[in-house]
Amino acid sequence: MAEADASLKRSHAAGGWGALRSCGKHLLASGSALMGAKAMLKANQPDGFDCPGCAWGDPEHGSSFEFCENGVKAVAWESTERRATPAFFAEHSLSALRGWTDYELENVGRLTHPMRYDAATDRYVETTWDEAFATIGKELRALNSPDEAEFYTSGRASNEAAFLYQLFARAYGTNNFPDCSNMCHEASGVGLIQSIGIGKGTVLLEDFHHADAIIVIGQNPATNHPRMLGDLRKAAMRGARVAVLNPVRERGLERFADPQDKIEMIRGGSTSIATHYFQPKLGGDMAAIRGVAKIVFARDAAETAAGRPSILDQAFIAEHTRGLDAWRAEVEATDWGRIEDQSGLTYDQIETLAEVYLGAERVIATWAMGVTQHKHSVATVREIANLLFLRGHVGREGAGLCPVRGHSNVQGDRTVGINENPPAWLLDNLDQEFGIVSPRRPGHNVLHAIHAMVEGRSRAFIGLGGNFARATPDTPIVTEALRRCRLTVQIATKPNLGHMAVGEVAYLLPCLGRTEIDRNSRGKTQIVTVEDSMSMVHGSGGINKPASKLLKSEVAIIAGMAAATLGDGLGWAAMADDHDLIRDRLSRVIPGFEDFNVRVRKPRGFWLRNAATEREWLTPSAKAEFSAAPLPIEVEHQQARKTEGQFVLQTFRSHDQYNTTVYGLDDRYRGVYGERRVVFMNPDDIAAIGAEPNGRIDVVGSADDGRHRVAEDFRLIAYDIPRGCIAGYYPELNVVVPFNKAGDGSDTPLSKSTLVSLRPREAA
Ligand SMILES: Nc1nc2c(c(=O)[nH]1)N[C@H]1C(S)=C(S)[C@@H](COP(=O)(O)OP(=O)(O)OC[C@H]3O[C@@H](n4cnc5c(=O)[nH]c(N)nc54)[C@H](O)[C@@H]3O)O[C@H]1N2
Ligand SMILES: Nc1nc2c(c(=O)[nH]1)N[C@H]1C(S)=C(S)[C@@H](COP(=O)(O)OP(=O)(O)OC[C@H]3O[C@@H](n4cnc5c(=O)[nH]c(N)nc54)[C@H](O)[C@@H]3O)O[C@H]1N2
Ligand SMILES: [Mo]
Repeated sequence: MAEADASLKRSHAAGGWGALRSCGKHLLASGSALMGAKAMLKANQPDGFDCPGCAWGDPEHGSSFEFCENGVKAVAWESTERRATPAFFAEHSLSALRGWTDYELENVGRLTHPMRYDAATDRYVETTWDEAFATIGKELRALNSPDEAEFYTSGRASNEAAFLYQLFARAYGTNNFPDCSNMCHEASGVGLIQSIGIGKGTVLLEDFHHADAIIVIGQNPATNHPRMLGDLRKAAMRGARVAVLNPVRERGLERFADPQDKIEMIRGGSTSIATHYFQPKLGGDMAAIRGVAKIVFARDAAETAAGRPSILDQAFIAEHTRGLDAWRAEVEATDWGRIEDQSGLTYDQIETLAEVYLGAERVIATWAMGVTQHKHSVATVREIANLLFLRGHVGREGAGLCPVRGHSNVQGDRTVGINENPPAWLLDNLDQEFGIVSPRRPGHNVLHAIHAMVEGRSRAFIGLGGNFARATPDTPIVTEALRRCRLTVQIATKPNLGHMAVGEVAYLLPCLGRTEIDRNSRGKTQIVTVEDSMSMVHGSGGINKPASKLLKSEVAIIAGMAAATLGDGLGWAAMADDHDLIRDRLSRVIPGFEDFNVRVRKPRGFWLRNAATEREWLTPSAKAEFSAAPLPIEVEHQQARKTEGQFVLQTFRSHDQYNTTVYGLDDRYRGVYGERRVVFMNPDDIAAIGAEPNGRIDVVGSADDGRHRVAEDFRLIAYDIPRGCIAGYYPELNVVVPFNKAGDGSDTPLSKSTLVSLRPREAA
């Protein structure tokens, strides 16, 4: 590509042999090379399980084994031979285990028995499922109000489990559904509903084969969505432009050797992915997109003034949208000084991005956490949608909006009713199907739940997977809030630090993982379903022998708790024993799931109709809505500049982690080995604070609410990242992310724009 940035050619490729070597290492380290390798062959296959890694779509011809290094890690992690048995818990008190790291705790292995907390010995002790369910039911019934209970969901839960879970909570009487997606793509959901009438993306995997330009914003697919990289690589190879916006120079976005491409592997070649790489400052994307729009409007004005046709898709705008004039006025009123300062990009760079946009017939915009974990994320998502509307890039082949989801079923969980603010139709349908009266009061999201627990308004916490204490901000505050609860219940596959923050009455309940065979009382294997980022719903059935005979499926655990709390009037036991019954009922409650049991058994499942992809807009006006938000007056890097020594910190993932699960201590693509307590910083900033590269510092968070926030002893790494912006890993740095600041309209913690200062540590 002639205009490709020459500096992209320097570095070594991502993927390739390094990825293969790393897979072998992780399969061996998991203590289950064989089971893991056998299982990998069934990942994302029609007759196998859905990969518990990410939510990227599966190819049409699912027969070719889709290789993904981080999928291997996720599978190996689950199919380990190590076990966290009652004997292990007898040996270690919870106080002692609280001193372990996430990495050490998960390495103990798979949970094997239902465990109850015994305060006298400060230990988890073995119990029976019947005892656990009976006590949980009794405790839930004893609360003053159902709204004192929090029902947390992590996005690995299947559609069937999530549907039963929301039914349980609503039949019990609350809409308190804090959900990992509140910390993740909430802003995408909120923004897209306002813009296009549905909180999901509009592209299918096939669209990536037709796009001429793909704009990748705030995302690190080499680590977090490796299979997406394969699709980007193919696009780049056929000449599509791939423009990246990312403050950090991410190696995996520059060059990639596809481990599935034998010739590339043998020749040691690689394909460049990004044809253009822009490094905005943290939180600068809205300004950058606005700059692009400003150039597009200016070009259009020049064209039409010269009597030539408009470069906008006037037919699409007239027929399908509302509000262009207000946005155009807002864009024209935003001056270049502000755009350049806030975005951290120059006019020339933004003009180059505008050329990419204008040079393409079909444009896809993808994004993830670099867009959604800021204060003005909803406005940024809507600005991206605005830009695509201008030339009609939504609802046609090869073009569209693509928020790339995180957890493998986080999108499906929302589809089937995990929503603290449920639409009326959902509750009406549930009430009709099950003869219950669902509560109409909105419930708690993650931040509301934390505040309610801190203030003692919520007294029970149930966690369907995940690691609430570690994934949320202000770790010590949330840990303490969990410990103040009367009841905590954690449903999990492996122990983690969050499980050591227990209420007065506490259970740790072991469940089957997605790779394991789930047989019902008649020996019939059960499947579950998930929905990927492209709204494809497909089946998933495990193939491995369960880690312990005592494990129950998530579905069975939810049904057990529900029956013990509410009695079996809704048929919990029958639904737990036969997932087809759940799907039948779900198909009558959630639109788009008609004939669910038939369609889910087709090889690639089925596509959940998404009206926006067909240019039907489920907004109140029945049009796609341009937003006209002003740019924020100041984003965090602009604020930080006013106080000497202040920086804006983003907390992201290393290559060897899955959220709070740490598989290993390397971050190969960023050149970090054997450690996680590091801060990436511009060399000039390192000098400016009087430190040296590799020097050690403490990260000090904001104390404007009187709280002391500090993450101690990190190593500074000189890195290609804009001045004023720094980066480090979550969950270690969550201690400096404040729980009382959040995105406007999304309530998402500001995990990518936390104000901090750095305190050099005295040399020992
Ligand atoms: N292997 C693996 N796979 C995963 C996960 C995992 O932890 N490990 N997590 C899963 C989950 S739940 C999710 S949500 C996704 C997360 O997928 P990502 O969003 O890719 O995750 P992060 O590591 O948070 O990376 C954010 C990226 O955005 C950039 N960024 C940060 N701030 C900004 C900004 O202001 N502007 C721009 N333009 N860029 C910015 C960062 O430099 C980084 O490259 O991945 C999913 N898949
Ligand atoms: N600072 C900062 N904080 C963040 C983020 C960030 O970028 N920066 N990202 C946010 C995002 S995007 C997300 S999605 C959240 C993630 O928040 P969560 O979803 O709560 O966290 P995970 O680390 O994915 O959960 C890991 C645990 O899930 C359990 N588990 C694994 N598989 C299964 C299973 O099949 N069933 C059950 N029941 N349990 C299972 C294991 O016990 C494991 O310890 O974190 C958020 N927090
Ligand atoms: Mo996520």
